[in-house]
Amino acid sequence: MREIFIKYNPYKVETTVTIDGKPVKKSSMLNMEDRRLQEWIDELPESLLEECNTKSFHITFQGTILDYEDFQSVIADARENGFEITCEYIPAKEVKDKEKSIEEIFEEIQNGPFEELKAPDMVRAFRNAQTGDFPVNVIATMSAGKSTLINALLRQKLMPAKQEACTATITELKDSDATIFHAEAYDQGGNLIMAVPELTLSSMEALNADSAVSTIKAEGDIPFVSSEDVSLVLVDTPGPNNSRDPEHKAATYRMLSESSKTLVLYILNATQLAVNDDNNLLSHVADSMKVGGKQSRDRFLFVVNKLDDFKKGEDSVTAAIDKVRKYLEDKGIHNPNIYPASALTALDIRTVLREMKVVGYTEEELDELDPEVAGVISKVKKINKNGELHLEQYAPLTPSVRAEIASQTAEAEAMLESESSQERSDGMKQCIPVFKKPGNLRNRRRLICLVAENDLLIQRFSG
Ligand SMILES: Nc1nc2c(ncn2[C@@H]2O[C@H](COP(=O)(O)OP(=O)(O)OP(=O)(O)O)[C@@H](O)[C@H]2O)c(=O)[nH]1
Ligand SMILES: [Mg+2]
Repeated sequence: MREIFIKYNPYKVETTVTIDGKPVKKSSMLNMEDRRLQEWIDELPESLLEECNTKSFHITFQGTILDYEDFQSVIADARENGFEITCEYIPAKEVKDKEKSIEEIFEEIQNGPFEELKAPDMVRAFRNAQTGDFPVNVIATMSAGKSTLINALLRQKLMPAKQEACTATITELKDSDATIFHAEAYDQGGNLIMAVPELTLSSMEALNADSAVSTIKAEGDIPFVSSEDVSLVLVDTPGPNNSRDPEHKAATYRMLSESSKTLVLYILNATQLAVNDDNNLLSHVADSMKVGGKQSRDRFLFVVNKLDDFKKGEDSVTAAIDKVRKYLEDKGIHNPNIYPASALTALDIRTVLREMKVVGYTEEELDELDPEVAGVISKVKKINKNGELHLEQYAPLTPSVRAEIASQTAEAEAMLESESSQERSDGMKQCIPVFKKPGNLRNRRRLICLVAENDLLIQRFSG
């Protein structure tokens, strides 16, 4: 049995591997260089086999708990393939510990001799950086599906979404315990113009149509995160190629250049690739990604949306993703995280279909269904039947998320084999369990639930 030690630091993206106490050679496959754990972990068992010519290892892993989960999930698969591996875990400092150390250093500075480090704006900047807010900025040119994606994440239609240029304000939705969203609307000068105690789609539409309103700050429960340690803030923005207020375009660019803490969901419309007006915006994104160094790539998720519109035999999801990759590469964005999606289907399943059966209707019942419901049902069936639209196969998922999805898919598929149409329908409903158990994934087909995968990803980024 060989003794392996792996230490992974996700903050610096640094990996150390030793075999029987000796560092691996530069040319070794186990020299991970500056690759993230999620990029090399799948290959780890094979690389160990190649390097050591045995399948028997005792591996000590030092790192954060999230990375250890990914490590464990790959080791579990390897054991099924004949590897004999025992594991040991040494916890690394988690984000909270790091924050505590930073706070202690800051306190020391405040009691120290350097007056310039005690200036009020310095203290304010530090406190601001410390707040638990974690912004997720959803940006794209107009009509790519930003507001629809946010609604899918909220599991309700709250943000106005339309075929034509729609969103005209910047809306920040902050997670809190309140079941109903409330909001405050501000003008361009940052003055409060009105407060809305119960935010609904129609009150949002009214605020969106009011030319005096520039920014909306709303608070309410975002279902897939707990608001205990970090407050997720979803930010819906107007397409910069269509803003009523020129300041909004500037705000998007400012966010891209200044912020190192935010997660950016950049949405591309798969049905209009390369004809859309992404150029300028993507150049800013590319600049922002360069500044942040190694980790910056992880702050940007590129969502290729509207894939439900793809037709079997005519359009290819793989080709669309390749095209996006090339398009981003041309803009200087290398190795992007690309997630194929259908925000609208995710939203429909979480709203229109919430109380509805999916299968088991008689012809007559189908005829009598509301056309919107019938449309969504047939779309869900189309996606299920067309293997190319099972989008989980294209998404760069971490091993633990992939394992979770695989087991849930298997479970849901078993239910769909049932003779009873009622049970099959229940099975399909169980494929959408976000309604019953927020945060838990049980959807069958990933296109439908890609947004739920993003839920998980956002949890990882914010946690
Ligand atoms: N077929 C399909 N249509 C979608 C999808 N996502 C959004 N749409 C539709 O695309 C149109 C634009 O969606 P919005 O969510 O308003 O787009 P937006 O990016 O917020 O647009 P602006 O606010 O105007 O910049 C709406 O008619 C949506 O129903 C999707 O996944 N599939
Ligand atoms: Mg919008």
